[in-house]
Amino acid sequence: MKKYIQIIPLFVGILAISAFLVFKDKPNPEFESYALSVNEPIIIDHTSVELFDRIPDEYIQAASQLKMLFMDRSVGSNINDGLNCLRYPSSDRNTPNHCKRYNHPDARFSVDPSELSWSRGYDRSNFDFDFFYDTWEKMTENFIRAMDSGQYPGQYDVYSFQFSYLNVTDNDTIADPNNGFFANRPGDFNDVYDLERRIAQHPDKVFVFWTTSLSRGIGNAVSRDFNNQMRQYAIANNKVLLDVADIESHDPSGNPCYDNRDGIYYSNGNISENYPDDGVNYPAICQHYTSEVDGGHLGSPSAGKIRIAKAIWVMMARLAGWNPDGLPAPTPTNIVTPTNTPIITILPTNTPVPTFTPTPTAVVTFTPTPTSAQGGGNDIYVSDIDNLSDNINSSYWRARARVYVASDGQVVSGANVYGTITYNNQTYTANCTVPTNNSGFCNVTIIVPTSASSALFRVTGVSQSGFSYNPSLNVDPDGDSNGTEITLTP
Ligand SMILES: [Ca+2]
Ligand SMILES: [Ca+2]
Ligand SMILES: [Ca+2]
Ligand SMILES: [Ca+2]
Repeated sequence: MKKYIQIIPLFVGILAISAFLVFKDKPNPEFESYALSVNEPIIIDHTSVELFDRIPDEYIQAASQLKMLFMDRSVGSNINDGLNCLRYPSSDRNTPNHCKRYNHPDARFSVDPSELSWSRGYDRSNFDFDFFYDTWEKMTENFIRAMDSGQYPGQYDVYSFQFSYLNVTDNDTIADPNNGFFANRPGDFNDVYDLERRIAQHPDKVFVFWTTSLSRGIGNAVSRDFNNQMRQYAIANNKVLLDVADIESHDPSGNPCYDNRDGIYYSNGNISENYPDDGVNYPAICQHYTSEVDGGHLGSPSAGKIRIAKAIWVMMARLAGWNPDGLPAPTPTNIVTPTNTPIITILPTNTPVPTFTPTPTAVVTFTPTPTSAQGGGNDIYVSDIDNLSDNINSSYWRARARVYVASDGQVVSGANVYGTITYNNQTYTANCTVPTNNSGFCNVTIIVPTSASSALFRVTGVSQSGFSYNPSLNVDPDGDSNGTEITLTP
């Protein structure tokens, strides 16, 4: 026995040396010539995530040898956690709990466990994350100055920073055609043109552009416009784009998600919101990816940070030369229609300032409904309800009612509509506010499981200062409701 014990250290030593020799040989020369020249746009969006399971081993290897840096705010830290989750050899074994929470506090937003599954480890030890945040102007200036000082790209093959959802609030100028990130302005540290002059000094490196992270509340016009500008820019200029906003604003089945000002009550178990419908569907992070009511952190549940981490691996594999099945780059969604928008070119200088057309929203003209109302001039009532419900997928449909408010046959703006939607013997609050744009209507919406074939919407009140609600005047000119109640079916 003693003899064997003496042999063990020798045996272990031999094993270690052989392992060292094996791994020392590992960097295959084939992987040393990275395909880092980008001659076409590489757009990584929600349709790219499913490619993750198809990355060939050799390209996972090659991608893992690229030195990559991304800089970001707290959501970037969540994404960094997601990359760390994928280091584990599989999603099943010893993986931290924060990596595999597929259940959501609201079961409608739980995801299939397969979204959080992987079956090998993905070594991200060459991928670095640094915190980086400020106003968008300061971030642009600081990054450019750091490039001038030689700090970036430095040792990195692939480098980037992301503007967060806090850079695209209603007050931010980042999407302004004259003063935003894509405006060619005087000054050497303030826009994409200034950044591109530095990027051009490193033709052997890849700068990755990102759309912003999104929250439940941002979702607004600024985030929508900036992210559309970014997509258009990336396509026009053969850039690599990590379209985080597109990934976050599509659920795992590919359905779009919109901001929380939708007239739909939402609770995460602790906090709830019930913002009136602002009449616009702004792309926003899906509830599937965040448990926050207004924010957009990806900490819990796990699906958002895992899907973005998977997308990063798809992107890195493509930068390492992988062309999945020779397919063309996935086409991004949510792009401003390219017609009538000038293509942005970086060089030569003195290019005209690009202008961007915001995504058109449906214009609805409201024809005041003639009524035989008897009420006085300050009586307010419902002049029409229409069913705008539609199917989402095999599990859910969207119950939506459009409610018109009038007084004495004329449109009333700014009125609050209070109501309920009932299905499967459960009643939910469904309120909305008529915008002050003379449209005269607002929409109430609620997501309904297909176990209920219909839902009943009922107006319980209408308020607007200077008016009094007179439900006996409620009317519907098409007869699909009685002015107070309507049955909704997809
Ligand atoms: Ca400039
Ligand atoms: Ca809401
Ligand atoms: Ca909205
Ligand atoms: Ca109607």
